[in-house]
Amino acid sequence: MKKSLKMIGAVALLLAIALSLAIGCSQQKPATDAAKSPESLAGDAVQSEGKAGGEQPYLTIRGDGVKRESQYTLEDLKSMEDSLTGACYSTVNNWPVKKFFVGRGVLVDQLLQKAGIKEEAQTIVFKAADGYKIALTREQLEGKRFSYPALLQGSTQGAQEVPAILAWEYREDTGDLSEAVPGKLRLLLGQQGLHDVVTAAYVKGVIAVEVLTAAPGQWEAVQARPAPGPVKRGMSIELSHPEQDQVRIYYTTNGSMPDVYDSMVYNPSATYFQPELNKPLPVDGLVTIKAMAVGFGKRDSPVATFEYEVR
Ligand SMILES: Nc1nc2c(c(=O)[nH]1)N[C@H]1C(S)=C(S)[C@@H](COP(=O)(O)O)O[C@H]1N2
Ligand SMILES: [Mo]
Repeated sequence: MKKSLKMIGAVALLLAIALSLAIGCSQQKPATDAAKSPESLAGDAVQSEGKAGGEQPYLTIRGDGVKRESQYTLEDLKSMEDSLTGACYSTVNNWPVKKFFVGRGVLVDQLLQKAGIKEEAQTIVFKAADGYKIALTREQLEGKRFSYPALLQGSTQGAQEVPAILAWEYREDTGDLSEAVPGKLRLLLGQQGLHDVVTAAYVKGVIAVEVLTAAPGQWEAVQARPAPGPVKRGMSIELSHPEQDQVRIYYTTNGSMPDVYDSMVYNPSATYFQPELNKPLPVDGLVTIKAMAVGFGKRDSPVATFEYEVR
């Protein structure tokens, strides 16, 4: 009798440990089960959810980049069982504040496939009820994106590839998927590198996804001051961009090509938040700066090269 009680206790303990391991940010598991969290917890909970006998269209996929316009109710989305997932996302905003989001929802890729996305489709725009929208090039949406569980430590250790989803349950400041609460559809996607500022793309209250064949533009080149050439000792180089708050400037000083995974970021903060973080680069001797601008909705800028020599 006493022995079997001990056994039950041990099994319960093991179960508790297994559960707690399964919900951390670094221990993602696909979740096709819709957790039933109390709706009252959500800040912006869905108002019209669960009406008997059908709901209003909730999400529309449209545009000249899809073969057919598709409309979904929330129930339609939730019933796409093979296309549902849950994940933990690391993200950085324009301040820059680093944090984690968990979310559960439908794979954007599956919605686009079901709408018959065309080969020529190049831009995907996520539109919210409040007029907010964000455009992503097809490469930005379909390229590999990651969740970095060691984001706060500035490390890529434990990085996991995560999909773009439209989530109907989510929560920020946690890595625990079981804490997600119902809310209006929200776009969640991973980062391309630790510096990738993706929180602005976490569109809240998505009502339409527009798929367009129009070519996305390309960001303009990064600029440098003073002009390349001989500079006085003690001078430092200021990089800038005509649309600086829409882009991150990635740069190298060793002659290698900048890229979003390994390069430094010149402007970690938007100019209207903490401009003092966007520091001019000291030059010491001979230096070659290579810089490019990266931002949502347009292709990466050409790489600009600036060579300086201290006189
Ligand atoms: N619909 C909508 N979504 C939005 C925004 C917005 O103004 N409207 N702001 C974006 C920006 S810039 C940020 S940093 C985050 C803020 O999310 P939070 O309010 O959950 O912190 O939402 C993003 N999604
Ligand atoms: Mo933001």
